[in-house]
Amino acid sequence: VASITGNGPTAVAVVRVSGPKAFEVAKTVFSPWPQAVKPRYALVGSYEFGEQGIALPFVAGSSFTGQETVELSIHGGNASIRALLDACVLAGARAAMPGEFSLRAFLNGTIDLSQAEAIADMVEAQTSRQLRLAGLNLHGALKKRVEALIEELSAELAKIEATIDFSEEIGDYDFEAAARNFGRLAHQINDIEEQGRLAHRSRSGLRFAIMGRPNAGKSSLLNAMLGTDRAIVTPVPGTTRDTIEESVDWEGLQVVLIDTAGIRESEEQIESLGVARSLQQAMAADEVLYLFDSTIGWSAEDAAVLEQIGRPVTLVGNKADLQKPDRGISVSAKTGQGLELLRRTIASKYLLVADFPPTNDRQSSSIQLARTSVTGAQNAVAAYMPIDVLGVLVKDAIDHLGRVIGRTASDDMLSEIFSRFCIGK
Ligand SMILES: Nc1nc2c(ncn2[C@@H]2O[C@H](COP(=O)(O)OP(=O)(O)OP(=O)(O)O)[C@@H](O)[C@H]2O)c(=O)[nH]1
Ligand SMILES: [Mg+2]
Repeated sequence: VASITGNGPTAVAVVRVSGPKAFEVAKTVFSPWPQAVKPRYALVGSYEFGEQGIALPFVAGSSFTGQETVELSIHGGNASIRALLDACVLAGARAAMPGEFSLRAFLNGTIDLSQAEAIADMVEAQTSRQLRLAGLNLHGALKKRVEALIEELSAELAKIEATIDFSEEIGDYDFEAAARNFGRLAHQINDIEEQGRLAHRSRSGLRFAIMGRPNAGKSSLLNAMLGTDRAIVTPVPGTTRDTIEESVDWEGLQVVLIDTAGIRESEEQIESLGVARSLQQAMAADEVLYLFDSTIGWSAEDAAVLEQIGRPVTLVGNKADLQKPDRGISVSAKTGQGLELLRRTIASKYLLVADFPPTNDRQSSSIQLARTSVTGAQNAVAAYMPIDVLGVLVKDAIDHLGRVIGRTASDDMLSEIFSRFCIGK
């Protein structure tokens, strides 16, 4: 038993009782309780401690948890909710653990693991984009893609096993067709992981670090993108010392822009701390906008900094009002020219995946492992490796994909996932 509408006070609260004896518990705390329960028909009555409410019974197999369930509504004051929970416990129920209703729904097959995780995302969603992306997986978008892959891999596995068992009767395994198939599947798995990761990022908010050498115009660019004089701009190289973060909303994408200290070797302590911090920020960012001064041109120093960054980088040639850059996106932080194009270029790949099922870190890493196994299978086929080796790799891939939707999930993994849920979920 738990309140599924959180803590009070609210106008009305709903308390869910789920389990094989749910009706029995409800009958003790709520009256009148009918001789024969009509599932999904609301009952009006009162609680033994004196308040009125509505009871909504569900029979096993047609409730969220898959178990016999009663949802009891009551006035949403904390004392009322507490009184009802206590009454249910006295009548034989137990307080639900965090995420326990969702765990039971998963164990009874009402939802798969990706849907369960989407429920948690849905509750946490702050923006309409976050809600929509969580909704995709709640309706099984990721589940369907993963199931389709598992099905194809299982078909391959069946062929492999048939070859191992009765190779004489059904002829030799078609290595070439298999190689093509594994190649295609590896590609598909990769797409799901890559686009899913972008969609996930676009949901959680993106961090874009503006980097470059001193005086390239980084702070000017930040100000121009924000439309305010947020950061100090001067003609003196080394103006920005600490990093500056500001949040903007680009067509529903939550973007944090980070202005950093210009990268150069510096004798000065404050500046060199700033440089170290800039590099740190760059490593933690989703993307780096690397700015260079077009009037100076691209330099060996720029190339050296770029090499250290190791993040997706968009090259930007600034001060285009004075000199057209020979590479990158041409902008002028001073006149605003090119800024719209820059904004669209860096946001578009995230906006493009707006309808792709997002994959969280847990799902992504299982999908990546599946991809590695399938690529391994492709290579094994190409090298005419023994067919039982191939079978092991394909089984591994199926296992990893199964983890995404919870078909092959250990108890530890389940308790870790569901314990992050709130009570009543
Ligand atoms: N003409 C022109 N000048 C610019 C442009 N962008 C920046 N500047 C000038 O370039 C100088 C340096 O600009 P900042 O924005 O402070 O450069 P920064 O990259 O933040 O420099 P540090 O913080 O020292 O690393 C200032 O004098 C700006 O006015 C531009 O697009 N065109
Ligand atoms: Mg600056």
